[in-house]
Amino acid sequence: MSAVIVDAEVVVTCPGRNYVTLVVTTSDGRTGLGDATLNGRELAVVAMLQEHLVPLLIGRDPSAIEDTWQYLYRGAYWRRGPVSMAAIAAIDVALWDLKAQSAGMPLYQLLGGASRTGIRAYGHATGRTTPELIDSISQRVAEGFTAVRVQTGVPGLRRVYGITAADADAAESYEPAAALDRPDEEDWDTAAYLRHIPQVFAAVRERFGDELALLHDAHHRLTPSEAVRLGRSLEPFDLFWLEDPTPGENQAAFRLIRQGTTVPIATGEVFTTVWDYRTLVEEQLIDYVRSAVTHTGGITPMRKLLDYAAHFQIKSAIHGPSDISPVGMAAALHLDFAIHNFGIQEYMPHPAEASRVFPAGYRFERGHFTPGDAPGLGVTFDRAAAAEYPYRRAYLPVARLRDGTMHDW
Ligand code: GCO
Ligand code: MG
Repeated sequence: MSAVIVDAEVVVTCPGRNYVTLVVTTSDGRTGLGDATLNGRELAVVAMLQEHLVPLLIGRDPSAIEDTWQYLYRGAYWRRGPVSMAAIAAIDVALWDLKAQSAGMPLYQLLGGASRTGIRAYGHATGRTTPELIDSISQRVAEGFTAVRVQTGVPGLRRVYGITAADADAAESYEPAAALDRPDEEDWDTAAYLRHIPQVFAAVRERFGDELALLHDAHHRLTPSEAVRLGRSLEPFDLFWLEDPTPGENQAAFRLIRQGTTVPIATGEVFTTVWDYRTLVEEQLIDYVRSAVTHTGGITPMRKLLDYAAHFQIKSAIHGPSDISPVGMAAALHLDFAIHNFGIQEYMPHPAEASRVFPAGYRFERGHFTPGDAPGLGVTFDRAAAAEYPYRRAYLPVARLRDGTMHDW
């Protein structure tokens, strides 16, 4: 008789930040890993898995990945949403990990094999001031990155998305999900931001020359006309992309942005299914798909989404912040390595403690990753180390305008 799933355990650990990991065990003693981390809402996914989905897995054939995915997605009347899709993603990735381990192959081989020799990644640079920012970019360049996301403080604003507070130790330590009783409060003033940012990009281009790819994340804060103004003001500095210019809910806003500026557009880190992309893909309103494997239902639907986008000349840019665990990161890298329309991969290093908990076989060298050749995902989970870091409730910040009005974060 072929193996069946005998256990699926959900483990929450906080090695520097919270991660939710699914460990699926089969009757022949194999284990597969999945990442179910939803930043700031971790325990909702734990409950979805433990209470609703794990009981359905026991006794199932671990090799039937497509059927299991359809059973959990199509079989639930309440489809979509980040909690459901993160839970399904963890199961899907764990089953792919198991399948590739039994094949004795790294996962990318099952996805069609290598389409490139390395996976280009971009790192994050931040600075409250332009000199601090230039130092931060220099560090990324010294680490080998050929592409850098550039986020800057704005004069007159105390705390801005992506930038460490003035009282923090190091400009590199911006950590959005903080273990506080309430979300931290950041400031926002779109007019001040729009006035300031072109000068910053001018200084950065001047200092680093034409070759370095520069990216910028507007983090859903603008109206379409503000986004057009920003895009046009940054056109002379040849951005690799402008990310999340407007809130993700309204796909039609991207029509207005596309008509107004040639800056390449990336979006989708808060999307959870192909349906969130339909208008954007079919009308070619974006250039990069930002979904995380961890939040979009796993490898199975991500592969389909990226193949669909490929027909419209849209490339991948899989979400890779530090709130995706090394398990989710490995899943992204195997997919990046195999698909044809790879664009770039985000890379924000994990806390050092997380590398103890999740020893990973992928390698970063000269700005590029390779997923490694260990069978499966190539990541292991050190349960004893995980137990040393108990869960801590954490919240992403919120943003308020100068008069106290809540704004999009
Ligand atoms: C990015 C992001 C993240 C998110 C974070 C929220 O482009 O990497 O916007 O840093 O803010 O993942 O959980
Ligand atoms: Mg982003």
